[in-house]
Amino acid sequence: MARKIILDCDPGHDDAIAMLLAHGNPDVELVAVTTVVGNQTLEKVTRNALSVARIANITGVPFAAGCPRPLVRDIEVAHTIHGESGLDGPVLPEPVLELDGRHAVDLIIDTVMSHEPGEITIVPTAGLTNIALAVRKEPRIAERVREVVLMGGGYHTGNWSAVAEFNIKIDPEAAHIVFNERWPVTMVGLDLTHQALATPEVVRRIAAVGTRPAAFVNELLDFFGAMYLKEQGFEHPPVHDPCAVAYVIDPDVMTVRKAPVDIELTGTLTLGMTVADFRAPAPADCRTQVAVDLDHGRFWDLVVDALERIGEVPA
Ligand code: PIR
Ligand code: CA
Repeated sequence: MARKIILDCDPGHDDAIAMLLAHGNPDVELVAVTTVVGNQTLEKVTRNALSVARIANITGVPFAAGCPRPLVRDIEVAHTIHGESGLDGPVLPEPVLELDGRHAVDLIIDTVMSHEPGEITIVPTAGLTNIALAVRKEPRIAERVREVVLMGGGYHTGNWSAVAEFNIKIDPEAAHIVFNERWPVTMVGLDLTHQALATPEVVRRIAAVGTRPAAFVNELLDFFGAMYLKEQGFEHPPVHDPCAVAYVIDPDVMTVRKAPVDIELTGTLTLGMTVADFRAPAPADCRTQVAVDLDHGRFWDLVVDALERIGEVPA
């Protein structure tokens, strides 16, 4: 049976690709899409999510907007990577889907509580504000959720400081809540996602699909690649967020290692660092694991396969 997932995102070029992968792959079922401030303001990322839904012809899935700012910190957006709209590059269509009337936090809680225990997997690909608030508002979701598979953090590297990754750094208090809850957490961090490079061969494979959604992905990669070259000196852009979805689809697409992980909240140079303790074998009650190595070919096979299954979509 397909794994039911809630995608909590801030589209965002790689978030958009994560949406397409989740929509096109038959082994996962999108049961809700929620948005949160992150790469851009809540208003912008929410509109982007609805535009992407139109591009991929996603219907019958509730979309809800969540938190407009982090729990404690001021808003910090990633316009240097994702542009002023949060999804610069392609021309975005007017959304046709309407938002679910609920706040994202309530949609998350309602979705988890109305399914059987162990049925829902939460896949955050943005700051953890909504997820932290949801578990504070309804603590019973912590036992009911199958697992949290998130894109964020990095045990050996950062992208928003020397040691911190954007999704964790923009709301470290929320991340602290999520990493210390009773649910299992898989951290798909930069150590893993920096292996998910969109090489010229990947771009050719996507172009060969020959549909509007596939062309949209290559327009995203074009812009994202140019920004990554300019800002971070990457020859090819790392496509972070679909990696978390890919792990839910096929855990064998990457290797993972169990280790206690906690979030630095007081460091002056290390705020938002995901501190993983690899000194000894993880204790038996350890509920956190980190992604280590990606099977690059298998990962991109999943993305191309999802685009083929989505097929052509009316303009
Ligand atoms: C990507 C992001 C933010 C900043 C940079 N430099 C690159 C976004 C992506 O959407 C992804 O979820 C995560 N945050 C990677 O840090
Ligand atoms: Ca994201």
